[in-house]
Amino acid sequence: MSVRFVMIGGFLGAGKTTTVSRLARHYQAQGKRVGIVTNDQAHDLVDTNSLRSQGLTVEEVPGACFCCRFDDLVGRVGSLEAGARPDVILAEPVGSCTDLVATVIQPLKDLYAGRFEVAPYAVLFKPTHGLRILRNQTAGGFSPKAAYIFKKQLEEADAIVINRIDELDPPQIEELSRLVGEQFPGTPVLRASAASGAGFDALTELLDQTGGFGRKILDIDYDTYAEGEAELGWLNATARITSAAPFDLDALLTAILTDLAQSCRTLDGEVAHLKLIGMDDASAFAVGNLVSSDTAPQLSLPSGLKPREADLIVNARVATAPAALEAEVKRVVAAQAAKVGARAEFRTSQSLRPGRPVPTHRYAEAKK
Ligand SMILES: Nc1nc2c(ncn2[C@@H]2O[C@H](COP(=O)(O)OP(=O)(O)O)[C@@H](O)[C@H]2O)c(=O)[nH]1
Ligand SMILES: [Mg+2]
Repeated sequence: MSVRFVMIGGFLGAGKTTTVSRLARHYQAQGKRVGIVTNDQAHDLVDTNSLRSQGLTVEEVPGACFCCRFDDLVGRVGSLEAGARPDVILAEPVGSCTDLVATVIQPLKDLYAGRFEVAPYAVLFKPTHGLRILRNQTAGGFSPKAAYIFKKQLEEADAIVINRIDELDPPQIEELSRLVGEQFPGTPVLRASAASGAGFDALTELLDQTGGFGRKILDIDYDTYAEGEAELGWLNATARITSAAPFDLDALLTAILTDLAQSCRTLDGEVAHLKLIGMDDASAFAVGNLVSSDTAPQLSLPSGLKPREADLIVNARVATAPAALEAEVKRVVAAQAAKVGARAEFRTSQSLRPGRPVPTHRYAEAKK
């Protein structure tokens, strides 16, 4: 029997990992075995760690996007099949990546027809940046080229899911639904909250459908796409935090995010997504997120931990120079650790601008 392949798209910080986690629990409750594949431009993924810490089976494709590492994606899926024997694979692509129908979905459907049954492609809409981008407000937080990627992601979707409705009031939801409906006519629009689970019955119903999905091949300019992606500074780093006395891990994560948000404002670098995971030596953990420059940091998973030692992973995607981002992250982590009487020692650090996407396969027309 073929494995159901469900990919959930959307911009950085839209709620993909939260959605994947909720969907995994939904399929498990139906008695299905679930495997997850995460993806990032660099190594040391917060997403992989936070999903694994929830007891989920996760493989990752680090170092480039699914489209450029298509064979790795198939290889990681193969590892899941060999181990957990999943009925459903949930895949989360890089949030700055688009053209996934032509480069991932169509090749999977065409080259692995007997092996995978590909679900409709749902793309999450991120209200914070999305509203400004769809209103064509130049500020939008991002440059027009980054906004181009944001819109292309929605254009290839079989369904657009307006996420985070728990944070919106009814007139805002109406305005967003109207803007999305006008700019992406013919695409079903769902409203959901990955945090509360609202709207997930409709989402899972949609994802269970079979038929002519994953066929919207984009008309896309790869120069604009590459330039838009390269405007983002990317940093993945790990640090060991040690202290003579117990410290409050949740408070430390929140302080780091708050301080970093201020740094990014000073650098005039819009935050696409800053995420932190702090883990004690027993693998209990806390997760913190910041998804735009004008919203508050969120402790998405408080731990209540007071360790003396912890591992910290920082994944930052900010529209600024990677070297400046790396310097700020190191400064802020050290300064905030010092405030709670701890020392931060960085173990790994990778900062970069995503390179030009060069897909392994690209289908100019939908075959399947
Ligand atoms: N309030 C609220 N927060 C959400 C929702 N979905 C995701 N988040 C939060 O937004 C942040 C980014 O979510 P994440 O799933 O990591 O986004 P990703 O970058 O698309 O994978 C985290 O702090 C999540 O807890 C939602 O529906 N409502
Ligand atoms: Mg994610």
